[in-house]
Amino acid sequence: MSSTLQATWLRDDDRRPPDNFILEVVQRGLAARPKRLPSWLFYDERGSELFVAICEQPEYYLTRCEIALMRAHGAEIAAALGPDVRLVEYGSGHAIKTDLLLEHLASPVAYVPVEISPEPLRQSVQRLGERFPDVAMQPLCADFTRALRLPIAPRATRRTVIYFPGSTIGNFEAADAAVLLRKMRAEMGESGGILIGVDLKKDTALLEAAYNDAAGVTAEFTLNMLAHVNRAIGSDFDLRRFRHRARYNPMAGRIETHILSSEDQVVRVGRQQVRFRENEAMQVEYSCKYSLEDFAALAHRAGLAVRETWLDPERMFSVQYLVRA
Ligand code: AVJ
Repeated sequence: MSSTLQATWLRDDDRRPPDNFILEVVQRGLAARPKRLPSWLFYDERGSELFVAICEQPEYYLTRCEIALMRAHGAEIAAALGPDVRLVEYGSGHAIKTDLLLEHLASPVAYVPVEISPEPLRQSVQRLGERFPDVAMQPLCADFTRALRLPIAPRATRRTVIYFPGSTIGNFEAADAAVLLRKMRAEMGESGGILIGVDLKKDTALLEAAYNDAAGVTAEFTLNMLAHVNRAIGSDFDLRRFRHRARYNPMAGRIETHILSSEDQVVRVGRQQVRFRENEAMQVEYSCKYSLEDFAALAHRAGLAVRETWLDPERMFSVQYLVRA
């Protein structure tokens, strides 16, 4: 990845990024102009829980639409992937959609969830292992943007399919998204595929509502990044002095989430004192939205072709099956 803010620890037995690594990432991000922090910092245990709560908000259509789509087309999707698949899920979190795929797959060989946050990883493997006792569970606690050492499959595999639901690809700017897709292309091998959830461009009001739910769960999720950083490195961000802002940038085709400083203030981060001006905006997340044509062009840049596309009835969200071009 070209981003300087990516995680760089990668040993499979690491349970989490070392705190001194987080300190470095945070200090580097706060030294940038404008300030920015990488969105993977959202996902400590609390952040993962809050993300599950976001998915239950009425405004956050992404999860609802993707689940509806998987329910309607799960059998067809599984048929497209074929039998004896090794399923590798990037950023699996609580793996709430994985059941809808595994229940239709013909004799899947193994499930390899790749997740940065150890607790959701443990829970999902426990749950799926009970529900699908014939599928080998091979969890990897790692950052999926790094080169992965996939565990040896327990038996012959027809193809490796990388499952990347939830429009997490939207968190990467186009250039980084192409690099990530290329990495996936290499990892899946010659006969492999990528099953990817991609959120689609739509009316601005609907998009902005999804990232500004009335119950304030997204705002809490955003600010939890500061709480996570405080816990990890002992900084003293005061969450009451910051607020969440998410806006659609129609030119760039993305939701841009910022943490705004409500006042002029100084925050201690390690040995540094970092000043925030009143209303200064720190960038924490992009959620890129695509048209079907946009995404096909991105796939093409990564040496991939869209083999099949499935949409929910309202055409809000897509699940696409990519293979080598
Ligand atoms: C998990 C990255 C797809 O961008 O929609 C939800 C994360 N951020 N609400 C998204 C998120 C704010 C989500 N992704």
